[in-house]
Amino acid sequence: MKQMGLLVMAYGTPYSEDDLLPYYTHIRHGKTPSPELVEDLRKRYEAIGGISPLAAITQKQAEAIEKAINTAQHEITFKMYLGLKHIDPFIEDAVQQMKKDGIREAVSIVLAPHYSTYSAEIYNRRAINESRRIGGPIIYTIDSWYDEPLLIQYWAKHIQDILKEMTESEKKQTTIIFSAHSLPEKIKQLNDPYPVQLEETARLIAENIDPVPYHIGWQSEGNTPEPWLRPDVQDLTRELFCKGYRSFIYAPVGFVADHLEVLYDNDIECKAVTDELNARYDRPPMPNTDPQFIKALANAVFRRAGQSK
Ligand code: FEC
Repeated sequence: MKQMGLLVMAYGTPYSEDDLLPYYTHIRHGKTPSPELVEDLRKRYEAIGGISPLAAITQKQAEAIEKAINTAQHEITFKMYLGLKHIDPFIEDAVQQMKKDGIREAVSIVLAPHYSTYSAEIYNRRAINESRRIGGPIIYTIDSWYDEPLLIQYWAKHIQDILKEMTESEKKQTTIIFSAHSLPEKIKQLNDPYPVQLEETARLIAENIDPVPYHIGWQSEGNTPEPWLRPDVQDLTRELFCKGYRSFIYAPVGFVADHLEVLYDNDIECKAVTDELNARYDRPPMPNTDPQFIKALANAVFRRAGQSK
């Protein structure tokens, strides 16, 4: 049977408080953050329990994709390698390990559904550059998987579960806020497909649930002076409240796991706004290792492996 590498790439998170400074410095392209910024980040991690659950979830997701794809078909055996963007094992480490293990071809996937010059493009470029540098495996990258049918079904099911519990009059005052990580606004001039892909994910999910108005918002904006994609989900909540909505379903579909950007930015910050407005707050569970969601990723990988022939 043919053997291929499966390079699973993800953001990464500090494993302990000691990792906070190097991790944050890496995110800021080597620029050391001020003690105030570090303290602010430390407090946010503290508010979600001290450290992010993301490291363990990413590892489990990667193992689950490997298992799902090796169980579903018998043409190719995939060997999984985890490569992270901002902490070890870095993407480059994973590519080097594949080469050491004699892997000649690999499919890579990023654990973020939408393509952008700030996300998928960077992950993919780093993997390809390293592989070229060391004469390593050929890597078949996947740009995006925001419309994968089982991903859409995952979110539709969990949003519908929330809607099912509501009375008809409650539903009339409900809106869904689909969101992804904000990015500097200049991506619009670069014709970056990120905003359009998020709209498409939202549209596909909305087609599969009870009709409820929905809106697109951006969250977790970075700490830099440049303009970021707006509206921010908290501002949007206030705006929509003024228009008569009293119940908000937050669907952070740009992410796939429980981590700081969801557990803090949605469950603490957005919840503080809905509490203040005396409105209802709901947030469907994140995909994490849900078997249907994992199958969506395995399908995307297997399709890409087929195109490599
Ligand atoms: O540890 C955890 O639980 C959370 C990990 C985490 C994920 C994540 C996802 C994305 N980010 C994206 C873009 C940016 C840009 C900046 C930026 C800054 C941060 C900071 C932390 C952080 N991000 Fe992140 N992001 C996560 C964590 N991110 C911590 C620094 C403090 C802060 O601003 O909150 C701004 C960088 C700069 O200063 O120049 C841009 C995008 C995603 C979703 C796609 C992906 O997962 O790759 C895009 C998870």
